[in-house]
Amino acid sequence: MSILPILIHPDPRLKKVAEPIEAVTDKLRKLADDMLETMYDAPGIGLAANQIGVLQRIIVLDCVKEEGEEPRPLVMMNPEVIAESDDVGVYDEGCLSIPEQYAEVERPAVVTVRWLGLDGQTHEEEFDGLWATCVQHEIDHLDGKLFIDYLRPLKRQMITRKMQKLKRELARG
Ligand code: K1U
Ligand code: ZN
Repeated sequence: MSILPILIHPDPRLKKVAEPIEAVTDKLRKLADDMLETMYDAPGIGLAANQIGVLQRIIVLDCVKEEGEEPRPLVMMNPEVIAESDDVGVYDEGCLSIPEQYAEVERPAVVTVRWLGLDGQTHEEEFDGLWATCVQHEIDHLDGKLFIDYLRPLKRQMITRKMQKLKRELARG
C-alpha cells in the first residue's frame, strides 16, 4: 500500500467532474487500498479520488472516531444520493485539500446512498450524523465541488488566498 500526495486547493483537478467506473479491476482495488491508507494517515474521515488527481468516481470513508471502537472502512464506487431528508444538519466541515480551514455547511441530515462495492454488488444504505455529512462532502468532490462553494463569496475568496499562500510556501520548501 502507498500513501498518495493530496492535492491542495486551488487545483483544476479538484474542479473536474469524475468519470463513472465501468468495472471493478485489480487496479481499482489497489487504488482503494492506497486511498484508505492515505485517508487514515492524513488523518481524515473521507477521501475522494479527485483529491489525489484521479478523475474516477471512487470515494473512501470511515467516520468511526471513538478510540477502541471497531473501524468501518467503506469504499464506494459511483456513489449517488437516492433519497434525502427535508430536515437539515449543520456541521463545521474541514477538507484535506483545504488544510486547517473550517466552516459551517448545511446539508440534508439523512441521506440514502446507492453505490457499487469492491465485491461487484450494488449496495444501498441510509446514513445520518457525521456519516451523512461526510458522504455528501465526498460525492461533492466527485462533482468538482468543494465545501467552500457553499460559503459567501468573500469568505471563499479569503480561504482561497490563504491556500495560494500555503502552496507558495510549500513550493519554496
Ligand atoms: O474529503 C476530505 O477532504 C476529508 C474530510 C472529510 C470531512 C470532514 C468533515 C466534514 C465533512 C467531511 C476530512 O476528513 S477533514 C479531517 C477531519 O475532519 C478529521 C480528522 C481526524 C479526525 C476526525 C476528523
Ligand atoms: Zn474534502
